[in-house]
Amino acid sequence: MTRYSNLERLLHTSETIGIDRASRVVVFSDLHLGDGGRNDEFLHNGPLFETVLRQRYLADGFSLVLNGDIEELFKFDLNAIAAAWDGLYDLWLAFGRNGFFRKLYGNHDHALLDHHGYKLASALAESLALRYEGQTLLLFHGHQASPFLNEPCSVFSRALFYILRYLARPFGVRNYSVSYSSRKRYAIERSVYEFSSHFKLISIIGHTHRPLFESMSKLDYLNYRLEELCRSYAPADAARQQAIEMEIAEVRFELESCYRNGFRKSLRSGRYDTIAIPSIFNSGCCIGKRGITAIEIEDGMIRLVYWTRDVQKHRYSGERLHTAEELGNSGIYRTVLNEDHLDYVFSRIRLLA
Ligand SMILES: [Mn+2]
Repeated sequence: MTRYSNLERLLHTSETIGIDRASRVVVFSDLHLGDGGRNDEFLHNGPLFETVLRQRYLADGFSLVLNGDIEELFKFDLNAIAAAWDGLYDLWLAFGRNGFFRKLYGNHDHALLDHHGYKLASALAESLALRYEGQTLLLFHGHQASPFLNEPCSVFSRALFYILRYLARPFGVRNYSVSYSSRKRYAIERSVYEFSSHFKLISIIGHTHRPLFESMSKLDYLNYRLEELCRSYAPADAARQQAIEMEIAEVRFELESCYRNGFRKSLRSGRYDTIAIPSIFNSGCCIGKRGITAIEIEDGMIRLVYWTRDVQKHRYSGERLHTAEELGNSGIYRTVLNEDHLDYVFSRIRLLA
């Protein structure tokens, strides 16, 4: 038994799919689908999600990975969920034609394994390994790294299941995983980070609902960018220096608005080490108030993207570093929050880990 035994198990048991520079893959997690009623947390993003999936990813030849907590089985019955979102199930299955569709389970939809005749059973797995030029991207929900929820059938998680299913719903308790304490979130991220760095691979998780890119949260990214800009200032020419000054002002505005808006999830540092080895990525979630986040792999690049209708509000609330692009005439905008070449990410992992 090593300290990563549960995650190592995933590494050794995952199905492996080879991808290359021409491959396109999109990863979403944490939809928490309900019964379509007013306690369904996915409801307000449903039309946005469907449009993005159909018009961008299905139309542009992407394969699809849904990385856990897709159905909210702690609060709703699977039959009610399947009835409310059947159209979405069919849309997901259509991605098989583009390449592959896999649906990994998380802690909130682990019980899918007990349902016979589940429509998406053929796509269901615990984890998936993508092989890219001899390197591994390991996709799993992330609860496997929790010290408490390793055993899905433990007395603890059964008790939690009944408490949430029968008590939380009538009292209208919001999704408890969102209110996950930042200490627990950090513990999970850190153990996935250590595991991935040890095996020199990229892990893509969900579960904590906190987007991470190259092991960095938004706050870390902004601080890192600020450092980079300051470093490049002295040797730059006058025109470039002016541009750097402007960008520094934008980054500072963004940092300040992070704090001002009480963007709590971003505030905890994602640095788990003296240097940030870019080995953990998190696709965030699809139940955000203003939009959804996803991880895209395309043209040998990995990207963290954000989709929203709220582009005006978005622009004035601090996302000024990035430009939003409209998806056709849909009124839906895509913003690339961060991107890098996979080759570069993997060489940094090999050199630093
Ligand atoms: Mn989860």
